[in-house]
Amino acid sequence: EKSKSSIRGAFILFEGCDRAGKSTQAAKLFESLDALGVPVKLWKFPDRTTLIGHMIDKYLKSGHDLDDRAIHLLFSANRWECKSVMKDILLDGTTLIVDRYAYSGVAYSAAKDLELEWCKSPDIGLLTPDIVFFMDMKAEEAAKRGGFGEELYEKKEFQEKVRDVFMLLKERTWETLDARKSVTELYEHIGKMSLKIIQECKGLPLKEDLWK
Ligand code: ADP
Ligand code: 2DT
Ligand code: MG
Repeated sequence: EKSKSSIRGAFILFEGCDRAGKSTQAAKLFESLDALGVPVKLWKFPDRTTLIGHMIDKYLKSGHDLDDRAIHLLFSANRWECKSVMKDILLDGTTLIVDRYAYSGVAYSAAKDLELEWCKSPDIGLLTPDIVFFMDMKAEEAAKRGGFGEELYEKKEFQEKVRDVFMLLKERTWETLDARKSVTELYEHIGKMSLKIIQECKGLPLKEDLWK
């Protein structure tokens, strides 16, 4: 019988406000790990491809009148519905690069003045990232990157509040990066740190204790 390898992949997360460069760096990391022959997958939240994801997409595009708590729970449910697949991928030895996660969930909802602890509670017990690259910059500077688009949260004042909440959520696993740096300079650091984390995680058990 084929015995499953105990080597697991790393859960690498990118967080930050809109236009901080998360998707750019996540894609770059995916391409270079893939080119190195490292088993890797790219994931993003919200995952708009699921049924719950369709509802979230509609909300973000239309400013759809939905209760703040109700939409918060949908974002969380969107992570829960993906948990077992993400777990299988990681246990299979594949590294998972994730673009936004529960920290965004809390930051955007708490910025609407919902209580921080209430915002965290539905995500308690999700998979815990091994490293969080927090791409940090002021909303004012982020807005200069072509200006914000049409989606619900893309307003400067709101983004500043979101950034303040992110600051409260920093943990030991967070690497705060100055998102104003060039794509190449940022990537140099991210690439190196990621390879180190992938090595370190290999023998460790998967963590399913987010905010426990
Ligand atoms: P996010 O996913 O955080 O919203 P993106 O990666 O989509 O951000 O980047 C937002 C915009 O800024 C894009 O037009 C992208 O090309 C540009 N960009 C990304 N990283 C940098 C950077 N380090 N310096 C300057 N512009 C950047
Ligand atoms: P993108 O622009 O990255 O597709 O994000 N958001 C995201 C929340 O409010 N709660 C969440 O749990 C997550 C994952 C951030 C779309 C918007 O959705 C917000 C921006
Ligand atoms: Mg993005």
